[in-house]
Amino acid sequence: MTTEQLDISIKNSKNILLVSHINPDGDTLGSMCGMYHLIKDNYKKKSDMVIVSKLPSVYEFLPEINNAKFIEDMDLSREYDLVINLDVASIDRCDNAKILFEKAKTTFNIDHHETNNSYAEFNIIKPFASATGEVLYEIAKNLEWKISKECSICLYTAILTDTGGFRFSNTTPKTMAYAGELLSFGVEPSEVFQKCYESQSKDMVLFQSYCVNKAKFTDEDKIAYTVVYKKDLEKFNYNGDDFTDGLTEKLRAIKTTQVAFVVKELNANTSKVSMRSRAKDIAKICSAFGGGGHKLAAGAVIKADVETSVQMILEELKK
Ligand SMILES: [Mn+2]
Repeated sequence: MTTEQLDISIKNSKNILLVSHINPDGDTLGSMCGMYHLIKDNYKKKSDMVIVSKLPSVYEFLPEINNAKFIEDMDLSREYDLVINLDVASIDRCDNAKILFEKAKTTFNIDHHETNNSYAEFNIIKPFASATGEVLYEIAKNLEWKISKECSICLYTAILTDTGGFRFSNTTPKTMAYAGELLSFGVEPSEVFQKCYESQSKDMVLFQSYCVNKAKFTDEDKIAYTVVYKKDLEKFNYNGDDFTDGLTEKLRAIKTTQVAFVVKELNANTSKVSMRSRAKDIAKICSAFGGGGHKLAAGAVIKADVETSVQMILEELKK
């Protein structure tokens, strides 16, 4: 079985690299650090970890994340014995770490995205798992790995954030059971919650209030949207963190909203849309612009300025 193969591969490897995805979230980072602890505590081996874009400052609390390297500081000519991708739905989601992945002697792909096309030599993909952290915890159970307090913090963070704090429809009885078991290894749920959800900067909160304040509503308030210009971000001392994280959900949280979206200016003729829905399949809407995602949470990059993008999206929603 693939799980046993993972045990064998770790035993047989001297150099191990753990890879997270572009624009990292709590699941990919928590799973990567969780795997780092699992390998360190059970095999007495230190792995390398790689981050391929900016690390959101909220996740700086993850134990040992400071040992991770940014892709630009990695030696891309290096040949690893084993590379493990965590929460990386497709191989182009890990930027230049792809080069290290392709050179490795053995590759693993641990994930929960339905769209993952099993691009590694060994693939452990569970589309019904809420998070890659849940998949990894199940692997650890099956292999009877020791779980340290540090590891439990990482895996709990992965599950907590990918379920939106156990609120999204991907939360299953298994998700809750596993999260409960993780508490017995020492993770303090209130501490992790505060780190993930109550650690926003003052600038970010004021910026989001500003964006909500100028939101527009159409179709009897069923559609709610707002736009984000680069100059707005600068006004609020933008520091490179994802200032729009959670903004679309704020608009969907209004009782009358059926579809909410945020259009962000990337440059003069490129915009990025993030869309959330209560029932309507918006993965379809976003795929009309070359994007995609889940039924109720999707996005796309549109080759047009912000105003034109808004009009195009409203037209598409009318269809
Ligand atoms: Mn995930």
